[in-house]
Amino acid sequence: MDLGIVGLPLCGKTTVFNALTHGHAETGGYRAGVETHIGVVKVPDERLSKLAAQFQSKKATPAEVRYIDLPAMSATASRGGGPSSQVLSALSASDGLLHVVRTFQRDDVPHPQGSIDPHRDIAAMDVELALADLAVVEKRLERLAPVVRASKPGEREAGEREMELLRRVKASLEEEKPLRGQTLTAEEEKALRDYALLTLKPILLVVNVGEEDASKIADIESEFATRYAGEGTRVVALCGQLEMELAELSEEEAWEFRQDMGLTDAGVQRVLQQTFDLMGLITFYTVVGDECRAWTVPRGTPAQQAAGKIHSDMEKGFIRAEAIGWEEILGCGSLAEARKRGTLRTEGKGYVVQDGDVLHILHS
Ligand SMILES: Nc1nc2c(ncn2[C@@H]2O[C@H](COP(=O)(O)OP(=O)(O)O)[C@@H](O)[C@H]2O)c(=O)[nH]1
Ligand SMILES: [Mg+2]
Repeated sequence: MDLGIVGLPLCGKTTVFNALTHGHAETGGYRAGVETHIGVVKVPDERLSKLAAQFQSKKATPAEVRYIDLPAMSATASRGGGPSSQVLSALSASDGLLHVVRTFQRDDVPHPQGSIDPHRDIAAMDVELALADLAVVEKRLERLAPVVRASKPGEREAGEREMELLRRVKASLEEEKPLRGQTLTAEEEKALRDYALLTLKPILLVVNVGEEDASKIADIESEFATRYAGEGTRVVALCGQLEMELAELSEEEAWEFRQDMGLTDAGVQRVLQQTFDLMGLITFYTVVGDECRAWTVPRGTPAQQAAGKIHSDMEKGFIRAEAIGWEEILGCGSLAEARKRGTLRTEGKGYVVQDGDVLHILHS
């Protein structure tokens, strides 16, 4: 699961990235604005710890989310042209976007627009993303038109339908409207999936608040959530700078510090939770040899496809899955015991994996 980080220059992208990934990427300076950083967050998971303890696993491997800190799109825009193709391709390859928007005030960190106005910045980013999508759609239309014109009558229809959809999408992008809010049929969404359009990706808005407003974070978060949260959008407010510094401390020290600052929970943890929620992710588990492992898949994923997450051979040669809820297996002690007691279910390839399932995949 990859999330690409977007936001204006100096809004705190790298700071938030460091906070999330316990990273040490340089913030502020020139170099900090042009480098790409990739960081992995291991998802804290109590269920996994309990399973590993039960099975006396030597290794407990948590699920991972990757965050990709990219140079700001606007900062890499060449004169007259769009943002660099490297940034665009990294963003379109991401499963979702994390948009950092700045509310912190600091005289030594100039805002590219000269003033702090998060709502203006959010709108500006929507425009930037919409324009990037518009370029993709226009290019595709240009390529498609002669192909459709030259195709035989029987084959022309599908091409014409695609062009009609692309023209409609183009019209709304020209109005600088993200496609996220548009009503598209499931079929249309599927047709557009290959283009990996940025304004169709789920987006997590991270409001980067100054330390002096730490005690107001909950209010700020709900204010922004009321305005922006909805289908495909979630909101988290946090103090990026503070979270980055707390990421360096032990858990106890960080907790004490938060208490003093009037913070109830870790902002970075909320980012992870909201990432899961936004992406519709669930977690399933495998116990193989001395390793207990957590995996994430989108809610609604069938067993065969989930098996492919573990290994592509498992998906190809999928025979069936044995499944049991994580709590249930704690009561049984082992897969073998659960099998004996008849609580281990046998499921076919179409079985929709449930959050917390322990799966044993049988494959050829
Ligand atoms: N006071 C304060 N400064 C911040 C905060 N977040 C970022 N900064 C500062 O803003 C500057 C730009 O941050 P950086 O993460 O490099 O921004 P980026 O260009 O979006 O990656 C750095 O000097 C950071 O120390 C914050 O929450 N509070
Ligand atoms: Mg940066």
